[in-house]
Amino acid sequence: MKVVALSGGVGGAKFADGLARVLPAEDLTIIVNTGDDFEHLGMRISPDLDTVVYTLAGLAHPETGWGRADESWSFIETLDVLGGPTWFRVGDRDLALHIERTRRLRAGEPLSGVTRDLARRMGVEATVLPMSDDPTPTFVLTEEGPLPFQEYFVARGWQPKVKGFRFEGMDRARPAPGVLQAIDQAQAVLLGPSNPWVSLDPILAVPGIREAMIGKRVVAVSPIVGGKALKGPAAKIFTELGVPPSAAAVASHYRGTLTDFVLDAVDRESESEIRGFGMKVWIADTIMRSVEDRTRLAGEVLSFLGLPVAERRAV
Ligand code: FO1
Repeated sequence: MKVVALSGGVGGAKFADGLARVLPAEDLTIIVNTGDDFEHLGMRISPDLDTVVYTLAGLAHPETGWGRADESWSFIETLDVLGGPTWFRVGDRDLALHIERTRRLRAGEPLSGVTRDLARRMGVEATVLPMSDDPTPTFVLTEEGPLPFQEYFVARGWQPKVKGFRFEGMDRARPAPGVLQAIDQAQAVLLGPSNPWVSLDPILAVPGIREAMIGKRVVAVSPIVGGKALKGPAAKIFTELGVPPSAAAVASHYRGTLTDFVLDAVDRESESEIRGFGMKVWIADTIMRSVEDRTRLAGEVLSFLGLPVAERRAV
């Protein structure tokens, strides 16, 4: 009973971790957004891949969700003294991952191969795949002009007003090896509570991925609860694009792709509107404050789909 999860950002990684705790490792493949990837300080950085791997490895920073828990900052403090750019905070242990990934990519290995090996070395058993081995950097089209994603998200704290997005090179990008096969063999494709615009749309835009999902059970967990995003700019972007942020707006955004939608209980009144989009609607407590919450939500979503839930691993 194979399951594929699409993930980007912290919310998607938490949901993927919940799935990894209620499914046998060989039954779970996580396809991760690489639109956030960029070259910085001479390193190839893949933040959403790292957030998934750190989260499933139990190494992620509990407050930020990105970077590592057991971190020190000698590198970035020294870089600051030397006058280098410190706006993107790279911890000392995190640095080793970026350096090693960059070394292997420069030696000609594909991102998917490097990711598979590094994830395994960090104790992650589920399959973690980038959506593509080809670069498709996300540019956020703002009233100041196009901004590379990390400049918008981190350097500018997602304040510039958004008018649209561009996924550079997407028309030439190919799904990473294993991506289409995993979707093809899956009983269900689960979209975690990630930002629709910058975390999930890039994955769905890779030529071949949306097509592979046709005829499949495709479920999304709403990243907007009570009109607000739990983390990051999703609700603000909806507003700037002229759409009042709501779970129904998210469901409408994915119309034609989803067969099911998971609403948080506070948005229960949107149930009939979303059913009108041609989706089955499920109600759950979708806010994941703890590892137990992740495990519970993942188990509930699998149960909604009539899929077996394995023994809950000791959390
Ligand atoms: N996000 C921030 O808001 N500030 C940072 O300094 C920062 C550093 C960072 C370092 C490594 C890494 O893997 C992620 C990091 N992130 C940081 C998160 C990153 O911007 C991600 O793209 C977001 O989590 C959105 O997916």
